[in-house]
Amino acid sequence: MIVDNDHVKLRKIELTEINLPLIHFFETSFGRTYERRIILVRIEDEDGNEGWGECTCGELPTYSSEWTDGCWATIKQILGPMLLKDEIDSALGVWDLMSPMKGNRMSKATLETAVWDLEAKALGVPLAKHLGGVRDEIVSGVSIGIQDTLEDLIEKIRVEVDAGYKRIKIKIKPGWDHDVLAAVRAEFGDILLMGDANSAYTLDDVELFRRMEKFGLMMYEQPLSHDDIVDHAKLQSAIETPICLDESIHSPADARKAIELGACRIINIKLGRVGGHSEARAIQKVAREKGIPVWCGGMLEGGIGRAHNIAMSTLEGFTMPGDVSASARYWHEDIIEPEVFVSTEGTIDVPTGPGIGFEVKRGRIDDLTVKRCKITEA
Ligand code: OSB
Ligand code: MG
Repeated sequence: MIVDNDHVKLRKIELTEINLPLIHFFETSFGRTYERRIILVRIEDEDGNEGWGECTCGELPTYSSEWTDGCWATIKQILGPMLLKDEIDSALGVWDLMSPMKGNRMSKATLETAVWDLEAKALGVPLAKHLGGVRDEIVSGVSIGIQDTLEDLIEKIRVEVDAGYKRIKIKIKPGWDHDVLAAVRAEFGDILLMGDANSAYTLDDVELFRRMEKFGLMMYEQPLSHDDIVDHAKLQSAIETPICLDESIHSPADARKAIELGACRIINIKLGRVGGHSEARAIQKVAREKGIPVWCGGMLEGGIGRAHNIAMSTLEGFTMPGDVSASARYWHEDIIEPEVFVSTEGTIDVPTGPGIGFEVKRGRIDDLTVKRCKITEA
């Protein structure tokens, strides 16, 4: 970044796809993931400052419409060249610069978050501070996928509760819900517990949600369709347990409408889903002004995505434990150093170095690389 006139002129954008096998498969209501295909972006400005971003899309368009090869093409052919073309006012302006292109928020976030990292590094400040964060530690929860057996689930929960995690989220779907929650409550008593349905239910299931109220969940996350807010408002008016929206919220406007309609009492913010730090910050502000707590969701990120999640979670509105957990829960070896570590109190210390505050392990990334490309001009 050319600090004297406060503009960024990017010189190079480098895209790398890595293949990172999960220690244990992760199953949601839409299927199992065994290994992640992750797109990393490294940007460099004319002064040699660098910034890193990670694309949080899935391998298939099951969570949202974005997926690995689609994001690769979108970043390489459209968004990357846009950023190389002109000077950028600041990281805050990157979202607007890309706004002529509709949607593709995960692709946009990959680049936008990298510019935030670069800008913070150029200024020599931690990204969390640069974003306006107010915390030096964040509270961590875990997301536990659907297991082959109830015994496997109980065992997994025991490991995480013993490790100190403050909130347990389990994935639910029709047939893996009421009785599973009953068993978890019977085993673990009044732990902070929630269920994430990833859109697996419809309004025909209102009675089931009513029957599950007795489990005193903190929230049901995204029980109904990924693109709905109206039916969620109907469900919310029929039950006491708060609804938290994940898939349905892409923008500050979505957040405002969902809150005004009564579709949710809590919002999960994911950097990729909302298009990066600027939009995430705007959404937490809308929610905070309306008294709605937010928390940071996860997308099975590698270390770079995890680091950006930690920085975002320091913003004022993030008052509930998020899904940002230790690297070691997912990876034999992460791509950053140190790895993300969670204390026995279930907290993560916010790094104090410049930018994302973690060293990116270039050698480890090289070992995992499937393909790479450089975008050098518009
Ligand atoms: O809905 O929160 C979700 C993972 C992939 C896709 C969607 C979701 C998730 C998680 C993982 O719950 C949370 C994590 O990264 O630890
Ligand atoms: Mg979710």
